[in-house]
Amino acid sequence: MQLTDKEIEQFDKDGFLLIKNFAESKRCDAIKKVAQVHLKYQIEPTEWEWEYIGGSKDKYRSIRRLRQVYNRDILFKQWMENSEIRPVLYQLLGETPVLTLSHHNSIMTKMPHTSSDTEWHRDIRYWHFENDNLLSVWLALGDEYLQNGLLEFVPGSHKAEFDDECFDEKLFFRDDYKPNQEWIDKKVSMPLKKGDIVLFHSKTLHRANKNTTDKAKISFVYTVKGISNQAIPNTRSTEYPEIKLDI
Ligand SMILES: O=C(O)CCC(=O)C(=O)O
Repeated sequence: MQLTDKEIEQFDKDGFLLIKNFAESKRCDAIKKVAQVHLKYQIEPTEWEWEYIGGSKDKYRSIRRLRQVYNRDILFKQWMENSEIRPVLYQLLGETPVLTLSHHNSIMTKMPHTSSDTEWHRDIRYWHFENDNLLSVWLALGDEYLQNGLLEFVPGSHKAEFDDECFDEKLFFRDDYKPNQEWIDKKVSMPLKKGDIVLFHSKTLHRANKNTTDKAKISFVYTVKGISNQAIPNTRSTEYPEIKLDI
């Protein structure tokens, strides 16, 4: 698959791009089924809701993320290495894409009633690379909408230079800080159907609600970087291998 010039321009301008109906329904169902087993048996490594928000273990008692999914199951690996998306990633990164297993390499969940809001942030906040030429590929394994924790984005925020005061101590973009409001007011969201993917830049501000419905929302997210963008040695970003995605 190749993006049109208009789609490339849109990603460059907004910092995200929706591609509808990219993954086959059968593939999504198969991935979800394996994910559900790993969630059921709480197979490590995991991130729990209570760990993420520092809240009550009782209230936030669900797994927020299955980490390191690349090596968990062949279906996960195949999705992250699928050849159809590689030319698209090449177009957006401007060079050969490389999976960085140290970062988003996850099944993300929003479980009914036990999940939390994810506040505005840039993914790159805890990543350590020479530059910001990284993007994430988000796959909806079922319907995603605001009530079950759909991603929301601030268009153009990947190009903004924000002062330190715009972020709190955990590097969330503060919604109680007046100068941030004009950015937050620009937020957009696009409801997703099973098989849709969203590509978003490592500096694009995004957030998600907790899931207030009765049904789990399960998604897949992984990150790629441009091949020349080196991770800084001895940081979290070099903890796991990188996988080159030849075109
Ligand atoms: O809560 C979500 O689903 C969004 C996850 C996210 O943006 C992140 O963990 O970086």
